Amino acid sequence: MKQNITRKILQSHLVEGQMIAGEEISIKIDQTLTQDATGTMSYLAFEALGIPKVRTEVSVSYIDHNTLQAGFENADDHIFLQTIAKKHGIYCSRPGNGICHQLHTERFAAPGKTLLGSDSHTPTSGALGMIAIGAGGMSVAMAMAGQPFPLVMPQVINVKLTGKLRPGVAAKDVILEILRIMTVKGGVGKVLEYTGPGVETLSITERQTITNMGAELGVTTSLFPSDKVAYEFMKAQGREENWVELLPDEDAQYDGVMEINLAEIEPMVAQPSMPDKVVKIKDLEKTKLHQVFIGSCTNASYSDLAKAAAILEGKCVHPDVSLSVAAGSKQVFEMIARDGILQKLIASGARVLESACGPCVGIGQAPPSAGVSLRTSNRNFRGRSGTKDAQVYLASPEVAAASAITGVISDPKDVVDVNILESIKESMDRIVDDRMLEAPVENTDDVVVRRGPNIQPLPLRGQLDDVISAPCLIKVEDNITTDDIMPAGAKILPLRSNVPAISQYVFNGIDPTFAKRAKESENGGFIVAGENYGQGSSREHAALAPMYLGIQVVLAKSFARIHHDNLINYGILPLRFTDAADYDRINQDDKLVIKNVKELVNKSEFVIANETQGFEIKAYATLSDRQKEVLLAGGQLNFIKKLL
Ligand code: MIC
Ligand code: SF4
Repeated sequence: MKQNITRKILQSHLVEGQMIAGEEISIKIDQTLTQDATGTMSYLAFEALGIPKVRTEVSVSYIDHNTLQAGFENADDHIFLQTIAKKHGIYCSRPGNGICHQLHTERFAAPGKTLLGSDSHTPTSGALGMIAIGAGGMSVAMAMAGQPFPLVMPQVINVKLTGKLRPGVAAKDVILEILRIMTVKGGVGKVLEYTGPGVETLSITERQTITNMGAELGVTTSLFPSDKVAYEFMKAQGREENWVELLPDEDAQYDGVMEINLAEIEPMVAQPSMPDKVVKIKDLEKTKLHQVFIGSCTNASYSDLAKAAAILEGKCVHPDVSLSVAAGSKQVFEMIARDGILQKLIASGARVLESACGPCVGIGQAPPSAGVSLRTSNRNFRGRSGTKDAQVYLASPEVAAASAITGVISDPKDVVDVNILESIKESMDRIVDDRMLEAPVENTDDVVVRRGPNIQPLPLRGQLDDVISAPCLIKVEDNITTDDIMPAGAKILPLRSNVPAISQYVFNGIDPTFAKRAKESENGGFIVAGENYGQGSSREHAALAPMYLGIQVVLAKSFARIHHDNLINYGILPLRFTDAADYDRINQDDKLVIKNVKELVNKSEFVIANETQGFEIKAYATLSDRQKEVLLAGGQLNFIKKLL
């Protein structure tokens, strides 16, 4: 069979299973990454396995999310992460060095390799032709221990690109157009593989924007071929020895095709509060703005900032607008300083932030009450910006810069002569300096792991009860995000290493009484949900904290991939309605009972009695044999300890 790139890489890393779409396979993981907000739990899990050094080719711990340090918590976490990395043979990227996905593509991503990261935007590195997958921190801990990573063999969709983007139109508009077509749940179980003559017209950082935001489609990953453009980028990073050409075979087979003519793409915008609520800017009513943010792992490359600066040059940010800008990495930050781009941004009135996640995840720059914000990041979920009633739109850096000047969401071509953007390319004159990246050391015997009071032990669940008899503690709608379940932001994110403390905020934006009610419920409880439950982030705290509060079952119409795995990792049963209409028949506080749980886990078919209303419904679970064992053992850590 003529092979596509995805199958080539999976084949060369296959440990178990058959590469038939829908079947569970497991693959060898070459590289791992974590970031600070998910990393602390991941390293606590790794530590519990008692393995002295990671068993990967490269493992990197990035510190990029919790950099605000409004109290001691984040600083404690940073010291813990630095010392535990040193102890176990892991690179540590210190705060200030930049955002994990941007950095990983710059310094470590390599064609043909596999990467597992405890962040949903890990697929960004697919821009260099690797299989890069987001997962929960527990799964990454297992990969660091040398365990193969289990996943459902995806369908591979060929996204054929033709033509060339017009000036003023960006890679962001391409992925927004795909989101418009496929929606936030359209990518579940799929890999998007970009091919066609349009590919060579896109720089690596443009490809990064596209692979990054594939996460919003729910795909397993996205990737580009490794071609001459990839070679030039890796050469500029001083890493050309890690480059290999990786192209699909001629007439390679795919499970589906989608064609996009880049020349036909127009400036787009995602409206509040979902990344798939996409429209063409020209179809949007005049929208007044209070805030613009140019940054995040999606759009903070050299060329992104250079184009924004070219639009802003000689102008001043609109009086009603606050513009903030953050470079994606120290490398990019230094380069824009060297080339005078930073000066243009400062002169226009931009508020320059450190190279970190920042406003993207509600750490600083919260919009005013009922404010309207336009951002180049990838998620506009309600409340994520830090202001509950803010309206957040997503668009390209070009649109963001043009809109910051006019004060309304604007097409760049209506604000400047967009031909000035044509000559701005991604710079290959890179400033490579790895001094903020601490390399592993040989002798780790004397390294002491330092744990401040913010580092609390990883709570675990015992084995599943054979009879679960508990109330429905909350009933939620379709597309509930992990931001809904376990909010982020400047106040809550610093508690990521302290599960008892963070668990008080579970479902805080939807029902602030939830945590208290759950904790007080004697036998724990059920969560009842609609389609695509747990979409968005990889944060395992969206499973771990509910587990800590006593949640035993999530009964939903369907689940997002990473969250489904996280629930199993922490011993929560993910059940699906056999008949989706039964969702309407359950109310909050109904008492639900499942008997013979252990036997039913093995069969994966369940009967749930609604004792309050006096009827029974059917449910099922999609579990591999390994996942059944994990659930019966009371979660992944218990399971793997037995195995090791
Ligand atoms: C996000 O963008 O939501 C995050 C914060 O990067 C998360 C990880 C986390 O919650 O720590 C993600 O995308 O996985
Ligand atoms: Fe950081 Fe935002 Fe990217 Fe998540 S999406 S890694 S919070 S910049």
